[in-house]
Amino acid sequence: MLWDVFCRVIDNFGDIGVCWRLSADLAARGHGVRLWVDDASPLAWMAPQGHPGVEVRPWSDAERADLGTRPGDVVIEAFGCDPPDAFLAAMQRPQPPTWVNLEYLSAESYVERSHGLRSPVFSGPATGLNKRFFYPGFTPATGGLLREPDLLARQQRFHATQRLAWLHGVGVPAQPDDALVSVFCYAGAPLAAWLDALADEALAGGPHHPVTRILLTPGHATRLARDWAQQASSARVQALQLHTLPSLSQFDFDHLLWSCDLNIVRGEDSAVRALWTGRPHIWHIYPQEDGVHADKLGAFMARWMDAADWPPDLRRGVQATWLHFNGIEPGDTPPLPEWRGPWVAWARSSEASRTRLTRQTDLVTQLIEFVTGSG
Ligand code: TRH
Repeated sequence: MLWDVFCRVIDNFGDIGVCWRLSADLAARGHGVRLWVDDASPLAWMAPQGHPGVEVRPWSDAERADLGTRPGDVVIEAFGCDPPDAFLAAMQRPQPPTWVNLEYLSAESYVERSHGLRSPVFSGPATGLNKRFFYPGFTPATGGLLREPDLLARQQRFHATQRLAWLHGVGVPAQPDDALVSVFCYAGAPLAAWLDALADEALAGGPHHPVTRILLTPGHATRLARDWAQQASSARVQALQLHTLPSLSQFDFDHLLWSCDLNIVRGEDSAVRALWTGRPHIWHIYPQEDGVHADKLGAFMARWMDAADWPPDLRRGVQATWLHFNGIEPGDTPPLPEWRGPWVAWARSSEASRTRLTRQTDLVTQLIEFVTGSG
């Protein structure tokens, strides 16, 4: 099938990140994809090699009244981005393409109620057409999560043979026993307080404590950590090894997450990638002015930290960490549950939650079933 995916970059990298990942996954399964985007510049570092079967097209080409392009079999409108009128008009044909609005990810209960709903259009160039809402999510009544079929196998192979070489390649001279934390966060993260706490942990551990390396993504994480290094005591600064990373491709961003014991991630797409590592992580959720992100975070914590797999103390400890990191429960930095190594309780519970989620059919499989009516 031929898919037209529409993406407007509103803010940050999540819109294009999700749309690229979706497009590449569809193409890897043999579909043709045209990704219409109003700002393709992040793809230069996010997907420098492109992907066979994905054609990136400027949004403005789909706006032209003399549209020479016939819409394909499926039109995906990402996050209600309103495809151009000229394109909508061209969708008017005896058998119009299937039109899907791909929504933002949430673990809240409205998602199950809204997934699959139909919305007939009563005005404008799309009059008479129907669009259907597709909600990603964490339960069988939702559209699932993006997960390429070979993802977990690739992670295993990477761990067995490539991890240290990959780290050295990005300028991190890690040794097998080092403790690694990656950071990808927003401007408001209380990173300085957390770096203080990690440094104090390392200092308290004495000379035999494993080297703690903090791997900083470009932007807010790097800036906040540099500010911290300028004002923290020299003992604390020397207790941590800070490494600034370049912008990585999405492929290498997974390598980063797979390499670390603890990942601090943000937004929507990187948060899902952190789930698939089966490792401890902290989610810095996209802050919204009306504060609704607190409900979204609460719903996700309840779903991810299932009581069956998370001992009560660990659950309390990790939730306190997440709430503090998100500024929802300010105050002193709560004690960080043990995070180093794959055998600690936080890692084991994360792995159990991942296993539970992998039983759910992935988003692209569900989307194909959704549009072909075979689900
Ligand atoms: O950039 P974000 O903060 O995007 C956000 C969220 O999607 C949020 O839900 C949305 O409402 C808001 O934008 C408008 O975080 P996110 O979603 O994790 O997207 C980051 C993308 O960048 C993701 O695909 C991973 C990718 N990435 C790389 O490929 N390489 C890198 O080096 C880094 C740091 C990120």
